[in-house]
Formats: sequence, C-alpha cells, structure tokens
Amino acid sequence: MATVLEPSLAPPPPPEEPALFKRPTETTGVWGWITTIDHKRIGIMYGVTSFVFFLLGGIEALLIRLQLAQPDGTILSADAYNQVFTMHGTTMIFLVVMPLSTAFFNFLMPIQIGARDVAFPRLNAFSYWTFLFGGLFLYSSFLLGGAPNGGWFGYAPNTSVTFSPGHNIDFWVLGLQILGIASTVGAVNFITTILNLRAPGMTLMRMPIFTWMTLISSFLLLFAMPIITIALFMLMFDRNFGSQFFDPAGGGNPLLWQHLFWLFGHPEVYILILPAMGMVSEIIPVFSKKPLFGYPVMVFASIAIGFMGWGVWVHHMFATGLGPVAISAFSISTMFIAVPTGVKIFNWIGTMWGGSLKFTTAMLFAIGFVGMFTIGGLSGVTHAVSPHDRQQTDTYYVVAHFHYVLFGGALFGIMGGIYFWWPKIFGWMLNEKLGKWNFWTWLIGFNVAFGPMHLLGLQGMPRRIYTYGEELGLNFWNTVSTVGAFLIAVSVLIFMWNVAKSKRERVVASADPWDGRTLEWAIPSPVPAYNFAEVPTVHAVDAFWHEKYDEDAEGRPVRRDTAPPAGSGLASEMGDVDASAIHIPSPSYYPLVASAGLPLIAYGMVYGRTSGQNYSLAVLGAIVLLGGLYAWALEPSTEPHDDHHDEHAEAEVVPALEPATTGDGEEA
Ligand code: HEM
Ligand SMILES: [Cu+2]
Repeated sequence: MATVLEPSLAPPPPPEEPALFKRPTETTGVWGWITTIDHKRIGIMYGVTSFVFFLLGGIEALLIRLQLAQPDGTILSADAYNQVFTMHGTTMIFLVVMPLSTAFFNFLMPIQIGARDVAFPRLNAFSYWTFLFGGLFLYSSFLLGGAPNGGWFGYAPNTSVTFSPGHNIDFWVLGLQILGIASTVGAVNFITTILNLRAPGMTLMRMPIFTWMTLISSFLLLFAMPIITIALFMLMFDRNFGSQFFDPAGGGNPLLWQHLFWLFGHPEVYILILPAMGMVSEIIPVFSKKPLFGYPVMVFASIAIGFMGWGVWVHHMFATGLGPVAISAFSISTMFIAVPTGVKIFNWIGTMWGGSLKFTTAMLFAIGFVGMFTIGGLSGVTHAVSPHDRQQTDTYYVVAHFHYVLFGGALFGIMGGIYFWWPKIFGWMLNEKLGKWNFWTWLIGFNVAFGPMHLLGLQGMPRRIYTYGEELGLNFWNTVSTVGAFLIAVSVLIFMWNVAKSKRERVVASADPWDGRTLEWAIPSPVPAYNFAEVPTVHAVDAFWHEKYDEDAEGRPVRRDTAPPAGSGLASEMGDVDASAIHIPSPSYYPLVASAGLPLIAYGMVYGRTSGQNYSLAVLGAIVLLGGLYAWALEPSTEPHDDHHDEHAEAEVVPALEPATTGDGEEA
C-alpha cells in the first residue's frame, strides 16, 4: 500500500492526464460538501438526511394514527392506507434507523480507533450518495403513480404481478436493491477500517464498545444483505421476466419468499439494535463514573447474538404450518437468544449500580432505552411460545412489541447518542433543559402511543387494517394511542427547537465536556479534518480515561497530577506536530457520478416492464455507473497541487506520521 506522501516524493509531478472533469479543489461551501470524502462530513450528511426521512416517516405514522383514532375512519382510503403504512415501515427501517446508525459509524468509529479516516474514503462517499438516491427513488413513487403498498416485508404472491400489476411494488423492489448496495459497501468499509486502521496498542479487546457493535452489525449486514438481494432479484424476475419462483402455478413457492425475507429480516433486527446498544454502553459508564461492567462479557454476548440471530427466523412464520418439529426447534432457539440479551441488560444495570449517577439528557435516554427495550424483549419472548404466537400473530400486540424494540430500543439509544456526541460533532452544546423536556415528552408519548397496542392486540385488533367497526369495542385505546403519537410529534418539535435555539446561543463545547473515557474526547471539538495530529498509542480499554485517572487503594478513580484540567481535553495531544503538514486525500466527483447511475438503472427496470421490455434507460444508467467507476479507478487518491495544503507542499516531504493508520483512499 502506498502512503499518502508518495505523490510529493516522486520527483516530477505526473504529466497532465486528459480528464473529463478537473479534480475538485473546493473544501468549503456546497461543493465542498458534495465532493467531500471526509468521514466526519459524510457522517453528518447521513445524519441530516435520515432525520429528514424520519420526519417523513413520522408524518406517515401520524396519518396512520389519525385514520385509526376513530372507528370507520375516512382520512385515508384502503389503498392510500396500504401505501402509507408500507412507506412508514420501509422508511423507519431502511431510511432512518439504519442510516442514523451509519451516521455514527462514520463520524465516530474512525476517531474511536485513532484513525484519520475510513479505509476507503471515496467508497464511503459512494455509500452516502447511493443511500440518498435510493431514498429519493423510493419517495419519487408518490409522484409517479403510487407508492409501494405490500408492507415492509413484501410478501409474495401478494407482491407478484398478478395481484400487484401497478408500479408500486417495482419501486419497492428496486429501491431496496439500491439501498442494499449502499449498506453492503458501507459494511465492507467499516469492517476493513476496524480490522486494519486501529491505533498502535488498540487490540480487539481494547476497542471501545461502540466500535465493537459497529464491527458486529457490519458483519451481520455483510451476510444478511445478499439474502434479501437474491430474494428481490427473484421477485424482480417474476415480475419483469415471467419467472415463477414464488408462483405455485409454475412450481414456485410463496413460503420461499418468507424464508428468504426473514432469514434476512431477523438479523436485520439486530443490525438495527446493536449500534444503539453500543451507544448506550458508552453513555452509561460516563455518567455513572464507572467502567462498563463486564466489558468482555458484553463483547462476547454481542458476538453470541451475532451468531444466534441467524437461527431464529422461523419465529416469524409459526402460523405458516411448518410442522411441530421445526416449530419447537425455532421456539427454543428464540428463547435462547434472550439469554445473551438479558446478560447485556444486567451489565448496564451493573454499571449504574453504586455509581455516582448524573442524569443528563443523554443518560436519561440511555436509561429509557434499558427500560423500554426490556419491555419489548419480554413481549418478544412471549411470541417465542408458539401457541401464544398463534393468538398474537398479525395483531396489534406484535405492532406494540416491535415498536418497543425499534423505537423504545433503537431510537431511544440513538437519541441518547445524539445528545452525547453533539458537542463533539458540532463544537457547541445542546440545551439540557429543553433536552429534558424532549426526553419526558418522548418517553410519555411513546408509552401512551404503544402501550395500549398490547391491549388492542389482545382484544383481537388485526394488524394492517385500515379501519374497524364501532361494534368491535376498540375505540378507546385507539384514541389514546393517537394522542400518544401526537405527543411524540411534540417531542420531535422540542428537539428541533432545541437545535435551533442552542445553535443561536452557541455554548462552546470543550474537547471533553462529559469527562469521557474514549479517544474521541481527547481531540478538539469540532474535530479537525485530520482527527489526530499525532496518532495516539493505546494501553487499555477506555484509553483516554486512563490518561486522566489513576486508582487509589480501594479502586476509586483519582485524578492524575499530569491530567489536564477537566474539560480541556489532552493539551499535549497536539504536540509539536505541524498540522498543516498532514496530507489528507483530495475530494472527488466520481462517487456521486457513479451512484447517479443506479437510480437510472432502477427507473429503467421499472418502466422497462410496461414499455414492451424496453430497457434502454437501464442500459444508459449502467453506462453512467461504469463510467463513473472507471474514472474513479484511474483518479489518483491525492493530487499534490490540488489539495488545500498547497502552500505547505514543501512540508509534505517530512516522513509519514503514521502511515499504517492513514486512510489514504488509495484502494477506494
Ligand atoms: C411516532 C412514532 C410511530 C408511530 C405512531 C407508529 C405507528 C405505527 C402503526 C400504527 C403501525 C401499524 C400499521 C398497520 O399495521 O396498519 C406501524 C407499523 C410499523 N412501524 Fe411504526 N410508528 C412509529 C414509529 C416507528 C419507528 C421509529 C419505527 C422503526 C424504527 C417503526 C417501524 C414500523 C414498522 C416496521 C411497521 C410495520 C409496517 C409494515 O407492516 O409494513 N415505526 N407503525
Ligand atoms: Cu425475528
């Protein structure tokens, strides 16, 4: 692997290559963002984009709840309802929780391991643009004749062309394929980064727990995405080219769809929850002033979940008649997976036990996570009992369960993460008073919205119905649930107000506002483009904490004399290194150009089906994609005369600071 410094060491600059575009030089303004390959900016773009999708998915949720607030609701037609709830689920999973986690993987993980960037910075930009285009493509269906309406699980044969002749399902199939490319590529990038770019001394068992969760969920993604990719391809062939994978008339089997979908879908649940667990596992120790209780146990429990998550998918299919042996086996495996999950819950409680707790907003969200996720986990265990499941399946009890896991779990954890790392990301603090209003309305609204759904389910209210009759007696709890949903909406508005107000007031954040434990708190807030002026050497888990604290005879932390004053970060960290000599890879257009080919291919496939199999638009998209990739492959990772440290070109001749840990983009 060449180091970043090579281009400037080579005697003459390479002769001018004829290039389609001149390499971008701008690192500020809109173009700076569009062409950026800095993992921190890409993380921020992921975060902002998925927040916008969260607002859309939230509006859809409110429409669902308005429709169901009263019997015989008339706000949405049956068909509109199907579109809204399908897009709600698809949005929340693929365009909100997954990319919000990715936002943190991008921003945080390289800093936590002491790296300058991810392993493949341009590939990282490609992931972001592909995610954005996938989301826009899905949402364009609303303007182009109707959104997907087959549920986020897209059960065949309901989604076959016989029962869904319109384009709705085509948008779903192709949209998910595009999003799948973004996540697979991202997973490869994160795995490579974690395995190769850790700072000296950071063994696997010294990695911050959030980085561990990034690693495990990236592996889950890497193995889960191909399964749904294949299932979606098969469905596309059934729809576009008359194959019969899922059509019994032609020897196909609808159950095959369910097996493939849930073989992806169950691990997906852990992909959604593990990152939030990682955030909570970072937040609770900091505000308990204790190390994470049982760090190695936490790691192994998560690895166990990562493996066991593959052996339980049939619990989504107990009602399909697979026979008693299969059902018993999968009941048992599902109950077993609750064990490592329970271990983790005990570890969080053990961390708080006897600690000196500080109830910041981030800590409140983290504790809320532990409580709500436990409720969701327990109702999950009741589905594992298959006779129970026969009663519960496809009722609102299940809707209650998975919202306690996905919202009470994943989103609570992520909100904690947002409050916790906001000062590091933006360099100013969020208002704590509004943060607490945000938390309490969030917690109460959440329980008022989803708690009653357990009861509605037990009363027999089916899932995915667009209306219900007066005589069923479901009115009261449905009204309560809708009130709760609007309280959540108020909470989201409080959050947005908090951001706007705090931005105006701008309480500047120090490097280490919470007395943190991991490396990201050792460098300035906001983080400079090169992250670490000098790559740190790591001696223990919670490396930064050990820089600051020693232990007395009773094992209580005592501040070291050498520790910089609280909140200042590591003053020595900057050292004598001349930051302007640090060479980081240059921005690029090509990731954007390449990923712009993907929605073209997708529109080509959608409309190719109904325009007499004319797929020329798809071919054009493929040309754009391949052209972008080709130009990207030929583009050098850095151009000495094009980067923003030009005036210091001489200084670049100094030896590399830490070649092994610089993500130089050579491979990307
Ligand atoms: C304001 C917050 C939310 C409300 C009021 C809400 C409400 C609902 C309701 C009532 C349904 C059932 C629709 C039906 O079966 O007819 C539903 C479905 C669903 N929700 Fe939510 N939800 C919210 C947030 C979330 C979040 C944060 C996630 C994920 C992280 C999520 C994921 C899902 C999924 C996957 C479905 C299933 C969709 C389908 O079956 O295709 N929801 N939601
Ligand atoms: Cu499952």
